[in-house]
Amino acid sequence: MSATRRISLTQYLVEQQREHGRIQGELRLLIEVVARACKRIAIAVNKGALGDVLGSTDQSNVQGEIVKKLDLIANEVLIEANEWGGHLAAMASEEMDSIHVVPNRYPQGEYLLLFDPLDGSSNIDVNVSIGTIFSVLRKVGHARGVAEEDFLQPGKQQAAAGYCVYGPQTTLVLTLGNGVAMFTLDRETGSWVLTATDVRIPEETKEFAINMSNQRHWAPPVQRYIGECLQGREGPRGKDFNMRWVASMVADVHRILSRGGVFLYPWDQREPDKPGKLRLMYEANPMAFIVEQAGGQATDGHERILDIVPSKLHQRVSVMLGSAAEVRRVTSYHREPG
Ligand code: AHM
Ligand code: MG
Repeated sequence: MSATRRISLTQYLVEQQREHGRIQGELRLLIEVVARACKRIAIAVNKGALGDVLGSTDQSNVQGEIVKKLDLIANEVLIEANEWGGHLAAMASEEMDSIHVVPNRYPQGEYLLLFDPLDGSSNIDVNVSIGTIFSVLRKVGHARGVAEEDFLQPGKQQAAAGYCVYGPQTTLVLTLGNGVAMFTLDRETGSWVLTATDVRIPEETKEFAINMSNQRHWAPPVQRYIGECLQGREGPRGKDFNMRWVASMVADVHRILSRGGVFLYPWDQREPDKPGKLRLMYEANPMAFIVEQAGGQATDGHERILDIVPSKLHQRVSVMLGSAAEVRRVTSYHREPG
């Protein structure tokens, strides 16, 4: 992309609205506000120990995980930024037990926003890439008011989704349902600059991402899939595979969008009633939407993530996403008898 013609996020969104009639004004405002909040989170992340933002709070969240200071800061930044604009009816977050309805003193909009304010919490204190993941739904049902059940829509109904990765560069990745675009934060001007459009995940790959320390707990189809990758050139796949595991989903997905690969966080037998570690509404759905819009696939081993009808806000799910051929393969292993 030419250095002289820099397209900002605002211009990109205005053009989407004007030329393609793709988004409404409220959605445009919503995305701009989320992007602005991500800029504030990036500044806090960047300060690290200097801003006293490292370490844990004395709270745990609804999933029983210790809340880090930055989880809380990021959550507050997103809530504060989004509650007064008139574009939202309510928000839901990985870090809040129940939904946050826009207070009465502000107008209520037609959209619902869901987020994982700081994904990859275990990497905060060790200075490894982390991120913010968000998903946007239209409010359906209630003409007046909003309730938790309004959020329980399958991921295929998302109006937009995105994530921001706080890494060596701060990058915002966005889909409005017509492909995937990336914006890099220019810290000198403070603006998001369009740096990639029509992002495509390569069909084939030689790279997988999974937490190998859980290997002995996986179900047989996952054992088989990873086992075959590990056999390399001498095995049934006939090629050597490489492994990466950042332990921040944003960073692992970002790598897959950039150079292909497959990411798995599968069910395992330690807690058989828990479908997986990752959260459907805050992590799996937005990432699945982005990955599909980039030509990849995302399943829970059995069905397309975006088709799952949620039964509760903090629902967990098994996740397999990335290069289409690999996701098709590992999903087919789940479907084979025995
Ligand atoms: P978080 O939202 O509490 O940070 O947890 C989600 C993270 C993902 O980003 C990452 O893929 C996974 O959990 C890492 O899990 P593990 O600690 O098993 O490596
Ligand atoms: Mg997360």
